[in-house]
Amino acid sequence: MDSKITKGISKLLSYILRHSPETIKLKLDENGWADVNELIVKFDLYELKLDFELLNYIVENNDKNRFAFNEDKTRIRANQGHSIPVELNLNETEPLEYLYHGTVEKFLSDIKTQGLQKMSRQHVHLSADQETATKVGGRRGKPVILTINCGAMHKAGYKFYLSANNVWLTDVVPAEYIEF
Ligand code: HQG
Repeated sequence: MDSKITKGISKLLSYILRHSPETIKLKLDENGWADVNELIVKFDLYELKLDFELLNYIVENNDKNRFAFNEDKTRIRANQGHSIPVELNLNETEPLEYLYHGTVEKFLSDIKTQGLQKMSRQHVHLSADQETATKVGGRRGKPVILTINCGAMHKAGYKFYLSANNVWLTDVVPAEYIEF
């Protein structure tokens, strides 16, 4: 498979399944699932070449495991990262004592006063290791890694969820739990 093509389609799929299914007039159900046949037909209507084999390859080989099929592969959704409201029915999971958040310098003063907020997404995203957080922060410039005291948050009653592709999610991280 041509990696340029699979990467391009994967980016477009992320955008459609997380943020804007209406771009190709696709309907997602309340759990974020799209019908695979409908997705392929809609791609075709916009002259985007996609068939099941290519979609299957993208789901199985995506570097961050961003997408999942249902059991019989008739439906597909993004595992996390949505800005549109979808109910992923994630299981609440006890977090590691410390998780990490990669960001950039220019957001720090706001984060110090407001804590970490979901911004445009459905959750605050946290990483299990500093290396991953460095990549996340690096998307926006020179990465700054914040250490989150999740053990203390959990004790205080904050809930954490682990997505199917191992991204830690929570609703908010108050500044008192962040080591800057
Ligand atoms: C920052 C990628 C000001 C926050 C990654 C971040 C991730 C604040 C930005 C996933 C703030 C939001 C998500 C506050 C947070 N004031 N700025 N109070 N609170 N911020 O993209 O975590 O490759 O929504 O630090 O790997 O960067 O797309 O979140 O810089 O898992 O699959 O506001 O996206 O995954 O940005 O990234 P985002 P994120 P994919």
